[in-house]
Amino acid sequence: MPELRIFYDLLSQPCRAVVLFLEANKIPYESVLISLTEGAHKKNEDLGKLNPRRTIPAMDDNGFYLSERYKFARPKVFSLPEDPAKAEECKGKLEKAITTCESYFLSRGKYIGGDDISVADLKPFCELTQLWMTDYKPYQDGSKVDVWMKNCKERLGPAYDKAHKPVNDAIEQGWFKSKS
Ligand SMILES: N[C@@H](CCC(=O)N[C@@H](CS)C(=O)NCC(=O)O)C(=O)O
Repeated sequence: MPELRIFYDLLSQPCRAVVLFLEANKIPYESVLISLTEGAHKKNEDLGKLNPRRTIPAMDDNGFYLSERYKFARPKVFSLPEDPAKAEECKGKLEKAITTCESYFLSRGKYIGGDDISVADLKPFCELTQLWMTDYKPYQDGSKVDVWMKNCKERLGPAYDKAHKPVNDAIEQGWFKSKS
């Protein structure tokens, strides 16, 4: 019985990054599924105890609690219909981040940290897979970012399949597509 408990929803990009890390490294963990769409993060008692902010991912490692927020470009795709000006601002920031990835982070090797995948790839990879559920793609086919995304997917293999099943199901069901 693993002592590590992970609170997550695979529709959340930071959660997928954590699950990808655990799966790819074959670290045993107990899943505590928290449905964001059903508001479970607001009600789950154990989550409230280990993270008063009630955000996921959150971890209980035998009494050691962790629920850190990375400082990272966070595309706010869910706000696109509500606030077009904010959406444009976020798109601008994201496109700038993509340009930096192309010209700097992916200029030295196949992955962000060099020739093999590392934890540095997981968070940005999951931020961009979030956009697969929309019709907004901020990088060109065949660009360095596009090729890196395909490399990450292939390199992660079964860990990718497991962590992205809900995303791929949501894509199939046409969630979040613009109505126009
Ligand atoms: N700490 C996380 C972010 C945590 C976070 O904001 N998670 C979102 C899901 S993507 C959440 O729990 N939202 C619920 C809420 O804010 O009420 C990180 O690594 O960036």
